[in-house]
Amino acid sequence: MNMFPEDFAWGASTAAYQIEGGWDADGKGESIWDAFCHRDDSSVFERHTGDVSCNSYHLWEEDLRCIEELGLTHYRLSLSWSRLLPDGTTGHVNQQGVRYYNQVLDGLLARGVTPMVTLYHFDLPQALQDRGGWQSADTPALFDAYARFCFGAFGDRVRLWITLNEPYVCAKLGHEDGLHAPGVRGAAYRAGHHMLRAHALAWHSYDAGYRRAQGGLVSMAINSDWAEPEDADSAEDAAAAARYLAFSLGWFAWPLFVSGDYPEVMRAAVDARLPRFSGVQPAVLGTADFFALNYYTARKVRSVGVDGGAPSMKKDLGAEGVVDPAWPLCGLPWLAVAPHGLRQLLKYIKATFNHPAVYITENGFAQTGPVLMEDGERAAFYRETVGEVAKAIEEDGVDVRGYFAWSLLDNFEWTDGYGARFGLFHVDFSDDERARTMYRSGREYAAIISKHRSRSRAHRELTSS
Ligand code: GBH
Repeated sequence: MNMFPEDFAWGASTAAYQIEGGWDADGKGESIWDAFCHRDDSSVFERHTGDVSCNSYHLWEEDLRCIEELGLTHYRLSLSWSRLLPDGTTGHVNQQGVRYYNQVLDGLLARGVTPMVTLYHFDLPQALQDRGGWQSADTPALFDAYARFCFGAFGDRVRLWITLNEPYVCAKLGHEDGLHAPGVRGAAYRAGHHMLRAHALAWHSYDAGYRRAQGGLVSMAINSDWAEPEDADSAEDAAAAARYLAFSLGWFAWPLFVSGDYPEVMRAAVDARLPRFSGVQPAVLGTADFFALNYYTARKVRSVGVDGGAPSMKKDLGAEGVVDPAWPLCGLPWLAVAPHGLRQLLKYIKATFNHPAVYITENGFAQTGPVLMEDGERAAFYRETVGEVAKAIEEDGVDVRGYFAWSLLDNFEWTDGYGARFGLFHVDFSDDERARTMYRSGREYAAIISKHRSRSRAHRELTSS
């Protein structure tokens, strides 16, 4: 009967580069996304940039009002590394950046909202990119120093930390396809390896130096589509779907949760380009205090062979995923509505990773084209998806601790610029005030939260009397 635990986290997520603007305000350093969007040959939709975006750097109090209006218990935001440490190192701290995040965190706590803080959401300081970025074996230690700085500065008020958001996307789109900053090709496995090492260092730093005093939890947000065989009776398609999961979720979850190494199927398929963990200290295995999952969509998967040509991830994977024509689209070719896939993926996570506590740290659906304030389809999407999460908890026994909608606000959607709107609030980007207005989907999500919170309160009162 749809019973969520009373302390279930009902949240929404954002990321610094996507909402803050103030790209060079008050001593902020340049990030790789600033540089990527400012290129003369920028590949971003209509050459949009995050220079101003939602202007949350100046309008953060508006964001707090939106959070309150939704009745969120939790809010997930990311810190801009180059706003805090303009050249990426702790050699120079930008106090204005520290002040900014202090205001936001204090504002959340004053309103009874629990922050979840991501240290890195795709926006490496350009100064570190100039030193090799994620392709360099020196970057993990620099990330660790940044993480320790953040634990020290903000950890008295933050209990839920995400080190890196979606290393898959940063590695695959940023270092294989060249579609995301820094626009590198052919270096995904190497970049991913250094991100895993960066994460592990930061987790161990927290464990050794901060956990006792601060009592928080640290994880990495891992994204994956759900993958099911295109032909349910085909053993080849079943193997292809398993490979698809191994190359997305497994790439980062296996080292953290299973073996301290990449999945066997990756090892079997990829040549020497897949780095080794042997001798790597500290250990990567066991460095996640909960499972943080970003889920958006699903794929029907079939086996494909790629003959000849240069080595590529596509060739290594030997599989291809397509969208079921029955799943509604929203104008973004990759994003089909498949809420059932979330339940399936949660079951898979429970079975594969030894029943971890799970936070769904992102999930959402977009609109493209003319703005629709009465976005009934998106409202239905949230209703159905939360229903699937309820089934995962009640019928499958998955230990789901929270659900975060992507996103609080319409924002800069990476290569799609402002052409795709994921917000629970509409943002008017043509107006200096960047007015925020709740969509019907926002009203729906607020109603879902209020219904479930009063149900679980009533349930507790009944069972404790
Ligand atoms: C999340 O990634 C991000 O964390 C967030 O910042 C973003 O705003 C949100 O999704 C919505 O997109 O263009 O065909 O190569 C979600 C996982 C994986 C979805 C890569 C888009 C690109 C497919 N993303 N995918 S394609």
